[in-house]
Amino acid sequence: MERTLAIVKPDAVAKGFIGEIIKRYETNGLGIVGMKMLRLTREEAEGFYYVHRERPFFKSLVDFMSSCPVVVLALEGDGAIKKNRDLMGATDPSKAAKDTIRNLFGTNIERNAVHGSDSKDSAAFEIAYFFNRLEMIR
Ligand code: 3AN
Repeated sequence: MERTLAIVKPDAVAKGFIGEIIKRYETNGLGIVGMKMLRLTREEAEGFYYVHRERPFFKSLVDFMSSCPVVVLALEGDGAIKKNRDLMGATDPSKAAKDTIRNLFGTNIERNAVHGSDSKDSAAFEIAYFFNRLEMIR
C-alpha cells in the first residue's frame, strides 16, 4: 500500500465539485485515510510550493491557492501516487485526457482543480505538511 496527498483546489471547491472529485478517488481504489477543509495562508501556500519558488508563476499560484478554502486528502491504495496522477490528468486541463479530473473540472493551467503528489518523496513531505499522526485513521 502506498500513500499520496491530494488537494481539491480553490477553483473546484468554489464550483461545488468536492463530492464529484472525492467520488473518483473512492471508486478507483484510493481510500481516504485523512481529510480536512482549510483555507491556506499565503505563508502556508508558499511553504507547500517551495520547490516552485523560482518559477515565473509562483506568486500567482500562491495567490490562487490562498484565495479560498481547499480540501486536503491523504489517500491510500496500491500504486496510489501513479493512480492519482492518472486520475488527475495533465497539468493543463485542455491537454488532459478525456474524463480525467482536470479535464472535467479544471479551468486553466493554474486553476486546474486538483493537486497530486508526483513522487514518493513529495508524497511523504506533503502528507506530513498537512497531517499529524492523530489526524489520520491509521
Ligand atoms: P502538476 O500539478 O501537474 O504536478 P507542476 O508541479 O508543474 O504540475 O505545477 C504545480 C502547479 O503550478 C500546477 N498544479 C498549477 O496549478 C501551477 N502551474 C504549473 N504550470 C503553470 C503555468 N505555466 N502557469 C501557471 N500555473 C502553473
